[in-house]
Amino acid sequence: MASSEEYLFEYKGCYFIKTLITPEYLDTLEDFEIRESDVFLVTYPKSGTVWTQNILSLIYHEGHQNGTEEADLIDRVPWLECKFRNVDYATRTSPRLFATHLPYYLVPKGLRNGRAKVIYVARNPKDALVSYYHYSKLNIYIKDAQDFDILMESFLAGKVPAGLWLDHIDGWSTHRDNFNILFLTYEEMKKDLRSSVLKICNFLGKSLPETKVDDIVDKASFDKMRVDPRTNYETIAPDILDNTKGHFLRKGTIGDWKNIMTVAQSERFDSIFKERMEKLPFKFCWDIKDEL
Ligand code: PPS
Repeated sequence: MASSEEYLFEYKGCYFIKTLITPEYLDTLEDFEIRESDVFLVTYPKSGTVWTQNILSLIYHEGHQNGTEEADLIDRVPWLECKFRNVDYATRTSPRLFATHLPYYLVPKGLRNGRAKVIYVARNPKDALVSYYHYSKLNIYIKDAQDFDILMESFLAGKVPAGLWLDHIDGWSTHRDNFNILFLTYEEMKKDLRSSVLKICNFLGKSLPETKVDDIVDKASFDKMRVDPRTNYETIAPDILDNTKGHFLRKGTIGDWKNIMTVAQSERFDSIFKERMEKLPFKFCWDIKDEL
């Protein structure tokens, strides 16, 4: 089987998908001008990006909340390092919302020591890996990543999009004082979405009526997002995703890794990840029943 890394290129110690992102464009991002009103959602892939993009869009866009405007999430909260639509991000009206998987050292330098806001959402890396494994079957550019064991080795070596999970989260948390940043976990969102939405609103300085918060929580539920064409990615990227092979919004649960990883695979994963993970300043919940 071909190496699972052939669809990637390395840029300054991180990996990117060749067909979606170019090194020339990444070069320009360091000087991308930041506005105080910008909001950046930062995630390691498969950690709740689209979920939080949707929450941000619902908070900021009245037309999204009341359903009067038809716009795909990727247009409301575009992916900084990948220009699906070829729009000029510099001319977008404020407040601009962006999503990115970039490590802390590749984001625009104006984000440091600035007032623009960053929301980092982390997820149990085993679940992110398993989600990525399933997603790799849909994404037509990731053809050769279909053997779980091979993919897991690439993941543990950091030879996957956005690089090593440990470096990504460690980098962002170690440098947290350089950014105006809120950390959340997929698991806390899953267990109490309303509290997470309120945390996000509070961080963004948005005071919404209770009914609007209720509405956001409802529209950001897995079941609602799965059937909403603006959020389920089924119409957004038909040239990238083969939706006959599954759904982008696949399962949306905590602990799905247990359904695919063998005990040996889980132990190998822990032998490489556990020590550094335990030093991270986060309380991860490994099980749906774990206390937050
Ligand atoms: S990507 O490609 O990096 O942008 O993917 P990302 O959006 O970060 O992660 C996709 C996973 O998030 C799940 N998801 C949700 N879970 C719970 N509730 C809601 N509303 C929700 N929306 C997206 C999605 O199902 C993917 O996880 P898995 O485990 O594969 O289901």
